[in-house]
Amino acid sequence: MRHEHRSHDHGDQGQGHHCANPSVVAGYERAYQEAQPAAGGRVVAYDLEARETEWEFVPGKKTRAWGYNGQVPGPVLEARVGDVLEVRLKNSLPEPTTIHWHGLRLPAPMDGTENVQRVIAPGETFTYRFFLPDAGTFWYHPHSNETAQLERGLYGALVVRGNGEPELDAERVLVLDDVKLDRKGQVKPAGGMIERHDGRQGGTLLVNGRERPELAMAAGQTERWRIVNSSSARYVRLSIGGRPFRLLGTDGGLVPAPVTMTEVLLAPADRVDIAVGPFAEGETIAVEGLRYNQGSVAPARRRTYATVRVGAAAPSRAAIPATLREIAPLVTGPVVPTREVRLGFKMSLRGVDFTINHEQHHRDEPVRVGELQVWDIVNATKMDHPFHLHGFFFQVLEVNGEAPAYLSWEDTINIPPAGRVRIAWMPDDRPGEWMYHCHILEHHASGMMAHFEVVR
Ligand SMILES: [Cu+2]
Repeated sequence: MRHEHRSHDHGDQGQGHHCANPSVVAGYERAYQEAQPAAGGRVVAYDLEARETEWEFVPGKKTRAWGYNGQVPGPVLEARVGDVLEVRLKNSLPEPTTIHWHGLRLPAPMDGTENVQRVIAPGETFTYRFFLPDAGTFWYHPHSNETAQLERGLYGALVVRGNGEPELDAERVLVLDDVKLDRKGQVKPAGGMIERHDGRQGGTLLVNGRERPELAMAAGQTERWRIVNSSSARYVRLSIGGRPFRLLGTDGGLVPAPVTMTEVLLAPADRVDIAVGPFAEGETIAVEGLRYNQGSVAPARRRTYATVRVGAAAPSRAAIPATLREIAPLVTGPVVPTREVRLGFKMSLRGVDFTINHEQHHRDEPVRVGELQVWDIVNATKMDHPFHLHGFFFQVLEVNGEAPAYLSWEDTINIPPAGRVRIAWMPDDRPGEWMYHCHILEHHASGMMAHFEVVR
């Protein structure tokens, strides 16, 4: 599926934009042309086809799923910092789609939302092309009819490697999800007041599209696990059999120094990179989601995602340095927030509608390139919401008044019930239409999202 770069071949792009706003087309054409690899970089090209596929989430049970290139999750896309990623997406679904490149700092016309491009109709092909400035574990998924399209299996991981990253013995990408299947193994249609309120939580937990896989690991080795929570609404309080592991990275790549922990919370859309091991031969270790209280939502029970079986010992060359990366703080002294973003809800005929600043699908004030943003995200509800900002990383300054234990770059952060999280971010020179929203997909769909413009 990976192919050599063909110069000046946009696929059906011209036709794909036939009816679109001329400024949208011009913005796309400019972004396409301007995406050039850095010295020594390459154009890494992939073909993806979104289509129906028969998939065994549960061994022996065939499900009519939707996947990229017939698999769930879609293929892991891999490139290096300084490369250009070019993805030609063919839509063979019976409905329109797009791809959002979650966490990537790309030009607005490549962000994949319905604000910056016309949706890709069934049968059409659209080519995304953008420069990769940052190393990290990212993911891709539709930004059209998300509650259905992601649930059926349209999502995948994107790994961008940088120079000077820690050398471990092996690397795995683990995409965690849940799916709601009926007795015949088919994906249940969306519905119900509880799902609208809580978000959709499926009873079948998945790792890379399979229920409860076994992972084989060599004794004595330490692996890098890149973990993505692609669930619609499920929080994962991740534990590796209660053993200590080291956090290496979060949404926006490496943290300044490894952090030893025994559990880490992944809100929907969150990612972590962790160093796991070494273990002893013969050990069996459960990769679990621990019990998690979500305020007014029923707590998540303790569940097993996968089992690690530790085999014969193998030599280790794993070396994790004490310093992983320099991150300069965006804010050093006291600051006054420039904006308050209020996550709330209101009662409606459908039960409950989720809002930003009292409005569904809020239009927020523009943001100027180069002006530091300090936002207070206030949760006016009694449940968690994962706040996601498109296209830009932020630093967390405070969670309920407390500074976080380590500095990091994030694109998704949990806002606890009745909590207040202060973030800082710097809009660099990528003007256009952007958005932020709750990444519980049902909340986003119901209106807990906002559009805003970045202007020069
Ligand atoms: Cu929410």
